[in-house]
Parts: sequence; C-alpha cells; structure tokens
Amino acid sequence: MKAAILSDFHLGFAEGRERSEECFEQASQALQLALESKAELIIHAGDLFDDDVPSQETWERTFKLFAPLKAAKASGLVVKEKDGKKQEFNFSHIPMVAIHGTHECRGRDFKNALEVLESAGVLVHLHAATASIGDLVVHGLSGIPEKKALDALKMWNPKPLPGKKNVLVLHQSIKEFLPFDDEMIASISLADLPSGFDLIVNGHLHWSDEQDLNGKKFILPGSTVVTQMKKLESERQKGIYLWDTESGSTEFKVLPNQRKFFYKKLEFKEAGLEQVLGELEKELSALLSKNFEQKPVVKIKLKGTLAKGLKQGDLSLKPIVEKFGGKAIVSIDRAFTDVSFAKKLEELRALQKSKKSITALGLELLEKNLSQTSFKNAFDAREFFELLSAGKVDEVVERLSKSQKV
Ligand SMILES: [Mn+2]
Repeated sequence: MKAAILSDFHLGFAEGRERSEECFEQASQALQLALESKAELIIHAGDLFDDDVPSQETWERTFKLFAPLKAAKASGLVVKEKDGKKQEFNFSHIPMVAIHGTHECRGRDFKNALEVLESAGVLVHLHAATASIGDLVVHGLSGIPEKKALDALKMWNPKPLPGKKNVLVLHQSIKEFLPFDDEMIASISLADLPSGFDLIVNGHLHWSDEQDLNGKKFILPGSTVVTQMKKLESERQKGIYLWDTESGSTEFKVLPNQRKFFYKKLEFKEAGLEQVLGELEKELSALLSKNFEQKPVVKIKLKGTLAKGLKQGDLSLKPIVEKFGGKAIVSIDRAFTDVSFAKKLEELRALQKSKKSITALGLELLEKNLSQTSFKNAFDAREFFELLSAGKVDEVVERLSKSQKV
C-alpha cells in the first residue's frame, strides 16, 4: 500500500492578515501531491487547524480543500479500535486517518475539531487508538502536554500487530530535535520510542527530517506552512512523505509552489542605532535584490549588545519593515543582551581565565599560615609543599625537626 504522510496544515493561520491564504494554498498542494502519487491512504500527524475552535470561514475553506479527495475513488474500510471497542468506517474515496495536535487540544468535556471531522465522515480520528486498513495498522497518539507525554506514551504502550505493517503516529517535541536555545520542552527522547514499528511519524516539529535509528525508521513530515519561523524551517523545503508499506521506502515530495523563508542572525557589539539600522538595510537589500514569485517571509534576529545607555526599545524598526514591505514580509526580532549583563559575563570569563591552579592556591595558603608561626622563612615553603602534596609527611617532619635544632 502507498500512504501519503502529511502534517501541520495549520488551517486558519494568519486569518485576516497578509499571509491568510498560504495555509490553504500549500495544504491544497500537499493533498494534490498525495493524489497524483496514487496514495491509497492519507495520514495526518496533527495541527490540521491553527485554532482549537476554527472560525466558520476556516471550516468552509477546509471542506472545499478536502473536496478533491472525494473524487479519488477507492474502497476504504477503516476499522478503528479504542479501549477494546471497534468501529467501522466505510469510505468510498481515499481514506484519511489523523491525530489531533497541540493546536486542536480541548478540555475533556469538549469536542475537538478532528472529532467533528470524524462525525462528518471526512476522516478517522485517533487518540491512543488504532485504525486498520487492509494489512496496515495506524497507531495514533494525539498531542499531549509535553510534561505528560512520556508517561502517556508508556501508559498507552502501543504494540505492533504481528503479521501486519505498523506505523506509529505522534505529535510531540523530541529531545534530540530541539536546538539548545529552544524554549520548547520535551519529555520524549528517540530512545523512548517503542520498537517493532515499520515506521514512526511525528508531527509538531515544523521542519522535515528522516532518521534511521538502529532499524527504527523515523520521519518528521514538517508543516506545510511556515508558522514558527525557526531557523531549520528556512533550510528545508515544505512537502509530504510517501511511504510504500511493502518495500518500506519513503520519499519526500516538495510542494511545487511555496513561499520562500529566510532566517538571518545579525550580531552586534556595543552598536549605535545607526549602525544597526544600516546593517539591517544592507542585509535586506541583499536578500531581496532579486524578484520572487511570492513575497518571501524574512525573519531577522538581532543579537549582541547595543552601545552604553541604549535600550532595544530605542530602536525604531517600523520604517525599515515598511520600506521593504512591498518586496517581503519582514519580521525583526530584537534579542539583544543587556550590556550590564554582558559585562558581568565578561568579568566571569576573565576571572575564570586568571583562576589560579589548586596547587598555587594551596601554596599561597601555606605561606600565609607559616608567616604567622615561628617558622616564618626558616625553610623553603615551596619545597615543603611539594613534599606534602606527594604524601612525604615523615620527610617534612624530619627536616623541620632538623631546622629547629639549628
Ligand atoms: Mn504545529
């Protein structure tokens, strides 16, 4: 069987703003790629919607988005199993199985958007449940608050069904994939992922990736739209995965027409406002010197320090954002370090460099103590210190008693 694996459409993202169309356009390309590739099943790894309660406008666009799937005729009997209870879904077109993500999470007594879509016959929603289609079993755990995710995974304890093809679908942060300066937390490591599955898919992280972990095949489909604006997203293109369950091979297909995303870091040292604005202008002019089919998204992170007496709030960025507004969607992140804080760090570093060795400190202490005794300069403290540190206490005592006799 050929399955298309998609994730993080974030439908409704930037509603009412300049980029409001992008989530629908790029999700539509993702579904089109799945259909063109003759996928027999669509697996979605969460954050189909950007909001836990999508607007009516988003719902309407979503049903339009899924309409082409109905034309893809297929006989799809999907059997969902949760807590030992089975439920059958008969699709007359390509079936879709999905988990909900962190963005669709709602309280226990409320229906989430994916449950609504299941009731509407659009897809099968899984949360600590499985869906069987032919000889493929999809095991799905929807998004769980990160701190509880590992416990939830252990408690659910999914086991691959023997004689079947098994895919595990999650929507969590994974420790190894988080850059050290990332504010996202994670409780699950790659080593915590259960063995025996033919494939493990994880949504939530918006860049695509593929790993082979001692026979555990692991993929991040990534999002179809840039929302988090992380550096890694600027380095990988958006797309979908195709998985051939028989051969086990996976293939990444790139969305043909996606908005370009640039991410740049500019570092300063005690810079004046003019210098920062000048560098920004230079960087933006260089990035946007050629024309793009769609306005690219540009994120610039300003780092380092400003000159003494300047606060990052003194930097007026609106004019420059507006100046390039016709060519790109620019966002500038002020992430300067406070000078006084930077100074303290520098002092600490200097202190560490000048730090005396333990031996030097010990000798200093011995000399100080000796100066307060009657021995004073009666012997070479350094020599004695070396003897003492070598454990030759007897020799020191002998020499001392000799020197006392003199
Ligand atoms: Mn997401």
